[in-house]
Amino acid sequence: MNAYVQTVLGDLQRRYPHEPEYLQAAQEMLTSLSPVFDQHPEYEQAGLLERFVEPERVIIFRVPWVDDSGRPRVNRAYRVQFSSAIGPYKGGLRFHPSVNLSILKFLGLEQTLKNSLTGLPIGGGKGGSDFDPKGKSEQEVMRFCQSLMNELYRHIGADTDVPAGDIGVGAREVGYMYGQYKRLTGLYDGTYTGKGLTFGGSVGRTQATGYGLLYLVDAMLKDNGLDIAGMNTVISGAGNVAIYAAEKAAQLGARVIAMSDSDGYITDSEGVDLALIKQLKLVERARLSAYPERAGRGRYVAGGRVWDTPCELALPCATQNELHLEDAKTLVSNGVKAVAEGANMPTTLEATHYLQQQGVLFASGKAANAGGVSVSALEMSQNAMRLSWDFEQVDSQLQAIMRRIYDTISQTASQYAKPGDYVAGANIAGFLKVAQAMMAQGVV
Ligand code: NDP
Ligand code: 2IT
Repeated sequence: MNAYVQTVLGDLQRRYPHEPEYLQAAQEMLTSLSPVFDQHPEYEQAGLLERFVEPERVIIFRVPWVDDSGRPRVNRAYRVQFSSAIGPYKGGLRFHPSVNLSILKFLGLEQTLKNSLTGLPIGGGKGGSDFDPKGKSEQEVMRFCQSLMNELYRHIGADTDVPAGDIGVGAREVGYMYGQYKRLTGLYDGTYTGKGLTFGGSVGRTQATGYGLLYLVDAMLKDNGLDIAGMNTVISGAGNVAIYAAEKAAQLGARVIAMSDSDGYITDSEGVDLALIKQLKLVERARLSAYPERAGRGRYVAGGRVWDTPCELALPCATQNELHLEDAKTLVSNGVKAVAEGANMPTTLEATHYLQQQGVLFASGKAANAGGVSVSALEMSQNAMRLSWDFEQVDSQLQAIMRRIYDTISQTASQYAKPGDYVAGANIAGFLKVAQAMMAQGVV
């Protein structure tokens, strides 16, 4: 490894031993970047990497709210404004009990490189709260969102920082937050993306991450002489990303034979009934365990590993570190051809290395799941122009963006690392653009 890169990584490891997810994301990125720093000694002289790995700003605040029984509750919320080198901070908010600074810094770092890869002018940010929307009433979710916004509004704006959804934050939560933002500021601008279609949202944003994932997978498979049609496909998660990944996979001729939620997974050798999964997860907010009885077919496995299901294509679309070395070994022994990350950092470092060593095509999340934030950027454009595009206009741009991202990471891998190393290709291509902007802007 390049000595400068090693020094910066060592410093991070000493400074943040209590932030394992952040260190993992930094290590994955930094180990790829050696060839860049070998070729650009001026980056070291400019202290570029030390600056890049520290978020520009982190905001932490309490969120007091009152539950339905009248009891005051307190959650912690954060906004990590990671990098504004190439555009306003942009990235989602996550509501999940596991949310902490380490997770949001890892997500902010990933987002910065991902947003750079989209080719659109958006910087990187991420935020969220340890609030758990599960089991809360509509009123409780609304009160929480309004209270969070009572602090967050002063830190965000259409040209400064534009939040969106992530785990536990969908159209409902974005609507409540945007409503309160509007009330506090008096502005009707593009400060949130993922908004409802009646108040400035973009058509196609709901589907964008999942659809975009499959556009990239399709390009990667074709470039390697493979065809998605007929591939048995396993998808983890049953949320926004997983559901629309499953929908596009089926449209492209793949057979989605397993999906999961945080309690267990379902298998269905005929191909999952996606209308039923949407009904269960998006409408009823129910559990996948209800699937076999409601579908009259398939099987539910409580707990367990969805990766035990033999498949050619595996798409982790739930959360970080959900695909471990043992899972990777199972997938390889069952003949998996490609793994692409719909979630952020779902695959551990060991599992990623193993899959790559075994010749499995592997697309990392920064490239593969960039479709969501890309259409968010298109939503920002539409809001700025006071226009609404139709689905075809958005989807054709999404397809072009994902195709371009694949070409970029593939070419960058060949130029700086080795052909087919899409992990290095994504890290290097994403980083170079941010680095060039930082160099041009001086020490800020
Ligand atoms: P959702 O909240 O809509 O869905 C998350 C799904 O993953 C749920 O089915 C959930 O199960 C399941 N899950 C299983 N284990 C966990 C766990 N430990 N923590 C959280 N969820 C778990 O989120 P999204 O689909 O929006 O996000 C999924 C992943 O994709 C995340 O990594 C996110 O960062 C990433 N992503 C999202 C984008 C977007 O546009 N939404 C864009 C790019 C990346 P259960 O139903 O039981 O809660
Ligand atoms: O991880 C991600 O890219 C997202 N959660 C979407 C971010 C966005 O601003 O649309």
